[in-house]
Amino acid sequence: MTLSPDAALRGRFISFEGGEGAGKSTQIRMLADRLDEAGIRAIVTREPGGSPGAEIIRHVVLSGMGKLLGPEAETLLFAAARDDHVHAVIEPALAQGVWVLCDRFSDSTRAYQGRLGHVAPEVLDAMERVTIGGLKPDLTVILDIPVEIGMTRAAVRRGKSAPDRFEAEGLAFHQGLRDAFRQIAHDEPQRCVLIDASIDASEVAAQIWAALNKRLLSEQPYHENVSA
Ligand code: T5A
Repeated sequence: MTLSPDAALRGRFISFEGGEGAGKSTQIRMLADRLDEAGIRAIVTREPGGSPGAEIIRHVVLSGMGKLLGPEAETLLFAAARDDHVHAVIEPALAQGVWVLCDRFSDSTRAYQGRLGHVAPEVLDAMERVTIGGLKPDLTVILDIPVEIGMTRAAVRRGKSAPDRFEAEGLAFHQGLRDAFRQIAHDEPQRCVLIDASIDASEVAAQIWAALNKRLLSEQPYHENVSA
């Protein structure tokens, strides 16, 4: 693929999606280390959150306070957090040639608030136009895991802490989420890669690295520094 000079200088934007306990944070850390070894500058960030303003909203939504406002108002809170995060962190990094590894992005809104919360697609479209405009991840890694395994992992990691707003939902909710993310991967194969996250973390990392090599690192100017 031949990129224009501006596109070649811009960082790459990679989002990680999937259900609770799928291993997104684990895989993002592993990928960040690998990119660092390859000489590629990358930042790790997350949603909701990732910027000071968005982290305040994160506290509101994950505490469950946003739920009291109803699905559309709760979705507006995620959108407000995303707007701040995109403008304060993601866009400036990409413009400086820094890669952005983001733990959840707009597909989470489509799955959680859209598919499960029944917020209408046209409402989500309107919010996306305001918050992200034309920004789309260059690659979205969707980690797919049976619900029981993901929930068990999340519970072990949480220890004695109470489940958050979404972890507290029942099995049917989480099965619906899994279906929603699988559907997104099916509908947008150019952008998304669906990876079995139930296997060993190093195996998952190897598959992510292979997908990234195939889809992003064959582009100039990054391939010269990188070996698979
Ligand atoms: N949300 C978010 C919305 O509703 N709308 C939106 O628009 C957005 C952006 C965020 C919540 O907000 C919702 C979705 C979420 O419910 P969060 O606290 O950021 O919540 O948590 P999650 O994104 O859901 O992520 P989790 O914290 O549940 O899990 P991860 O990051 O997927 O998993 P990770 O890496 O922490 O691993 C979990 C445990 O499993 C182990 C790890 O060591 C850890 O203990 N593990 C493995 N064990 C065995 N094999 C493997 N391959 C393993 N990989 C990891």
